Amino acid sequence: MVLVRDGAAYLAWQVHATGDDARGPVDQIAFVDAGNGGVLRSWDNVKTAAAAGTGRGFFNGSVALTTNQLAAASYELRDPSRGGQYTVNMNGKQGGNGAIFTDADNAWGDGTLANAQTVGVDAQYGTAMTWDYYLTVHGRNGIANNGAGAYNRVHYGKNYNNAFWSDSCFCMTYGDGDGRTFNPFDSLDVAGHEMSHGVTSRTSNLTYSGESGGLNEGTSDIFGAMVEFYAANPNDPGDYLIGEELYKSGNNALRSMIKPSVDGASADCYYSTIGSLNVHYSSGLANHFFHLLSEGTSMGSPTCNAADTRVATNTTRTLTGIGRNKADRIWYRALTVYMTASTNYAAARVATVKAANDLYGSASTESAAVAAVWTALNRP
Ligand code: ASN
Ligand code: ZN
Ligand code: CA
Repeated sequence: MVLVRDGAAYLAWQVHATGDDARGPVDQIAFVDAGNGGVLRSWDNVKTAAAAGTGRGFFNGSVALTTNQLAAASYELRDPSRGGQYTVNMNGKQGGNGAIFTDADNAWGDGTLANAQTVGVDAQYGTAMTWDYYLTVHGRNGIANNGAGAYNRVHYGKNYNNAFWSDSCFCMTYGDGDGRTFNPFDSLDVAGHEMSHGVTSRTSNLTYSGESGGLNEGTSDIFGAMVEFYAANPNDPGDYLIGEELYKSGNNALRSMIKPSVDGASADCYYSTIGSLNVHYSSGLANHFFHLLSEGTSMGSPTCNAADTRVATNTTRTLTGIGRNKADRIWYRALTVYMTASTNYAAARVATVKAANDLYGSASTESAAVAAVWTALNRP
C-alpha cells in the first residue's frame, strides 16, 4: 500500500505484531517502509476500556483500582487512565516475562499473601499513587513526562529482599521478601522510591556513585516519602521513615530521614569523605536536609556541630521548617532544572537555593531556610 507522511508518499507494508516482548504483552500496528524496512508509523492496538475495580492489598487495605475491561467477565490489571501502567506476575521466576494479572469480577486480592493478586494490588496502587503524586503536585505526566505508564513485575524470584527500577525495561520489580524478617517489598514509599529513580534518570541523571549517588538515592527517598504522604492511606500513614512497613515485626525501617545515622551507617552531616559511603548511606545528608527543611527541629532531629562527621550531635540548635509541601517543590525544581549528572552536595546547596529563589523570591523565608539548613548540616 502507499502511505503518505509529511507530504511524501512511501510504498509500505502494514504489519500487525502480537505476542510478548521484555515489556510484556504486545499488540501493535506498524507501517514499514518497503524500501528500507524503517518504521514509518506505529501505534498500540491494545483495546482499553477503563473500568472501576476494587482491590484488597497487604499493606494498603481496600483500595480503588482503575482496570481494563477486555470482555463481559474479563479484566486485566492495566490502568488506561494512567498511561496504561500494568502489573505482571513473575510467579517466582527471575528470567523471562510474567503474565499480566487477569480477573473475572474486577475484585482483586483478599489482603492475604495466600492470594497471588494481593501483592499485585499493592504494586498497582503504589504505581497509581506515584502517577497521581507527580501529576498533581509537580505537573509531571508520568516518569518520563510523556504520558507513558511503566509496569510492575511482582513475585520476582524466591525470598528476594529488594525492589528495583530498571531504565531499560522502564519497569519496576518487586521481591516477595523472605517471609521471616521481611514482607513483600512493595509498600508505598518503596514504590515511590523506585519509580523516582526513573524520574532522576530522565532529568538530572545524577551519577549513581560518590556524592551525586547519595543525592540520587536521597531524591528517591524524598519523593518516596512524599508519595506516602500524598496517598494519605490510613493503613500506611505518611512519615519520614523509608520501608517501615517491610518488617514483619518490631519498630524498624530501612532508613530514617529524622536521624539517618540510627541505622549505624548513614550520614547525618556533610564531611569531606561522605562520597566514599555506599550511596544508600551518603543519601542520609539529603534526607536529613529534607526533613529539617520541612519540619525544622520540631521532631527532635539533631543538627551538626563543627566537629561532627557521620553522626549529628547538636540537640540545642533550633531551626524552623517551611512545611514538606514547599520543601518538596524546592527539591523537585532543583532536581529537574539545576542538578546535573555530576552535582555534589556543594552544588546541591546552590541548586536548592536557586530553586527556592525562583519559587518564593530571593529575600524569602523559604530561601533563607534552605541556606540555614545546609549550614546547620556543615555544608556551607
Ligand atoms: N532497592 C535499591 C534501590 O533502589 C536497589 C538498588 O540498590 N539500586 O536503591
Ligand atoms: Zn534507590
Ligand atoms: Ca514511610
